[in-house]
Amino acid sequence: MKLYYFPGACSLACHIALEWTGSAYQTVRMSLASTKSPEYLAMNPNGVVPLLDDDGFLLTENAAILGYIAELNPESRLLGDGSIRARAEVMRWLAYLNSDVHSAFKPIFSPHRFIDDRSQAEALAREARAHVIAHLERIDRHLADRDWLAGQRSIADPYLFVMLRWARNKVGPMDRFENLAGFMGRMFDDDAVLAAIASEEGGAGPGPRG
Ligand SMILES: N[C@@H](CCC(=O)N[C@@H](CS)C(=O)NCC(=O)O)C(=O)O
Repeated sequence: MKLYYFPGACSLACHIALEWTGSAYQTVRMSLASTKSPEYLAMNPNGVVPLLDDDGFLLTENAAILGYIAELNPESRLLGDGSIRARAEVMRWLAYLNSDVHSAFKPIFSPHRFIDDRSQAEALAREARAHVIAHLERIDRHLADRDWLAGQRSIADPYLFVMLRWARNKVGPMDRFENLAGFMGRMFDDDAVLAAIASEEGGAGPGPRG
């Protein structure tokens, strides 16, 4: 199995899931530029990471890749405890993170894709940061009485982790989000998480980018 990623990107969530499941995998380091190369576009016409190549089966989209890794490793219970409702709970959070929270960061990382007028970029980013903060407030409240988004650790958690790193770098101090800080602490205490980060970023790293 081969995971295409670039440092700081959302592909880190899939990387952590590969570590959590003890999967045999390799990584292929990309850059923003190389995701637009003809060779890469032939594999992923969207020109983004992550991309998973499992023996020629090319899979794109975080939600699909995370689900695939979890399904290949049912003993990891990253899609719940086997019950339909537990799985639905994981999917609820994965869908929310992917479609709402991830999207809220896009104007911060790539304002030029939303407006031509560069003088408006900061106003747009300000608005986007407010949207991100509203999502974080909601998630922080949700984590007040649980350690993991879906109750038990799941594929939704590394995705949240990636976006909290973005928030820390691009939105501002996160001190007031006590439960999110606790969640980050649990993730940073995890050797598998640290291994995935170290393999992508080495020491200080390039800083998150979505
Ligand atoms: N819908 C895609 C979005 C993936 C995505 O936005 N990837 C970013 C990194 S987090 C990327 O590769 N950006 C490069 C670009 O937009 O040119 C998914 O969930 O996998």
